[in-house]
Amino acid sequence: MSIVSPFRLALEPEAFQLLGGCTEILRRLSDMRDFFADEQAVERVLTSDDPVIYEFWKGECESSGGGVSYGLTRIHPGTVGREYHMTKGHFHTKDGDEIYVVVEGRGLLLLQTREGEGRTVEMTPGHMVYVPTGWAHRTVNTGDAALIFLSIWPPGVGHDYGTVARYGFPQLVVQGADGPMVVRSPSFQGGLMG
Ligand code: S6P
Ligand code: ZN
Repeated sequence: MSIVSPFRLALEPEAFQLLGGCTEILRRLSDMRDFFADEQAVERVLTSDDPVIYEFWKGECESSGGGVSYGLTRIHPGTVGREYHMTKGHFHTKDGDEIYVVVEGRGLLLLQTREGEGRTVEMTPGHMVYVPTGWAHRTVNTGDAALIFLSIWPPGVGHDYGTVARYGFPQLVVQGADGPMVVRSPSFQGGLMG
């Protein structure tokens, strides 16, 4: 393991893009067919466009202290059908807690356990959210502008997207007449997830 030097980085996509060793991941609508609830709305949009829903940049500091992984995510504003743009969401495959720090925009963090217990936490600039081990997490942009947040987690935890693709989350965040509404997902079965 190498020891890295101290460094300072602006919480802006451009700064992460320029940082050597950072990986850029782009998620387009076509990558998220199994994640949005309204399959017809997904296919309707895809007939003419394949928009970027979100992108994130991640890096890792290795050190004798165990190191740290970090990432910056930007979710573009918008909806697919009535459902707001969001990340795929994942369980960590090994025990590992995570901290999210909201930089700009507004949204909701959806959390769930493998037993199907759900929680919803508001994400607003200047606030952090703690994601304990065992809770899958998905971020939803409910605002009119990009939602940008920093995440910090232990290296090597791994990301399980398949369970979320198969079972979904108990909550859907949809556009209502008076703004965002959190509703129970009609397709969510509950029970123990794989
Ligand atoms: C990593 C952390 C975030 C997400 C990112 C994209 O543990 O939770 O950096 O990777 O927000 O979301 P997703 O669900 O596509 O990984
Ligand atoms: Zn995570």
